[in-house]
Amino acid sequence: MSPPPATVLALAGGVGGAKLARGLAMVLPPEALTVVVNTGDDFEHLGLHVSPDIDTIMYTLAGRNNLETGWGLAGETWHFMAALEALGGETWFKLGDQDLATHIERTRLLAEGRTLTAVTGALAARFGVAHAIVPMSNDPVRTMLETDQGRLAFQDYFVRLRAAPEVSGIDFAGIDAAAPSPPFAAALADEALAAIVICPSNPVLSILPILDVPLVRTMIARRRVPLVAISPIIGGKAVKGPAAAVMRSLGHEPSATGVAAFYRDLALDGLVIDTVDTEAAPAIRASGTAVLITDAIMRDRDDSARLAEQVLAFADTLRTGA
Ligand code: FO1
Repeated sequence: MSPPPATVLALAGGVGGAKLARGLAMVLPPEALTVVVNTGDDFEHLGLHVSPDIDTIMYTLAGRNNLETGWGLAGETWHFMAALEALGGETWFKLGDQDLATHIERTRLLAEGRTLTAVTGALAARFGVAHAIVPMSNDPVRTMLETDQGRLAFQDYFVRLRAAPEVSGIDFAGIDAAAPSPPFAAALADEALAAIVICPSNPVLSILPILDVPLVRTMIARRRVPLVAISPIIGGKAVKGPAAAVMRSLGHEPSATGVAAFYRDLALDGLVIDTVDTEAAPAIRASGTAVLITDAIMRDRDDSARLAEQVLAFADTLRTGA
């Protein structure tokens, strides 16, 4: 009986994370990859439970993500939104006709008492995704931002107010009562675990909520495998979204060096940075984190698969001390 395949646990949030998760799914068989997704962006809207980061990962792994918007489904139509607009309904959060079905079905399954983990598994299977996509927790966690326009729920800040408000603080409502989802905890405890990968998602808005779920940091600290992160900040700018601005406003330097510092308390074993940030490598290495310098931009599926391969090979060198 050959040993079970080495498994990889990937922590992911929005678009950047989804691209690497897709690359990992291209190079690893389903039983060897668990993608844990941020649910802090979730919210109730129009009576529906919307899980944006789960849907971005699910649609991307299904090859059906909308490349223009960076969220939702490709080839979308907007009849529901037009009809809602005509009725004077809330249309600041755009729900495409196909995407709407996901939210309605998720809401129905949750109302039947199923966990967010079970519902995510059912929906992902319907989208033909064989790899495990799991929420960080089955319990409600909501990213809240303290801003110059008051305390805002994430989607109100990010979408309704277009990330214009000045952010002075962030907290994750409900997180103290949250538990890691069972498959998340199982993946962390898996004897066959070979690496933990922090995907290039927004460190503050997408990865921090996952890390702050009680017990997660403890389980990561007890790990016996390499922890590798990919910097989402390239050349001092966020590849996508307000990552740089939010990191800066919360006192974190939006740079490869700043990302290494942000994950410092995890005793990160390796950080992958882009060639434009080569000059940051010596300081990061001096802090005890190995550095892989490569082309970290994922322009297409081939880039995603290539970067995933490089990340896994990098993790292998850190495990064997090669
Ligand atoms: N982002 C926007 O900027 N405008 C939208 O109207 C919008 C709608 C939307 C609908 C479904 C969904 O899953 C995501 C959506 N997003 C929209 C993106 C969303 O705010 C972000 O994906 C995450 O919350 C941040 O990563």
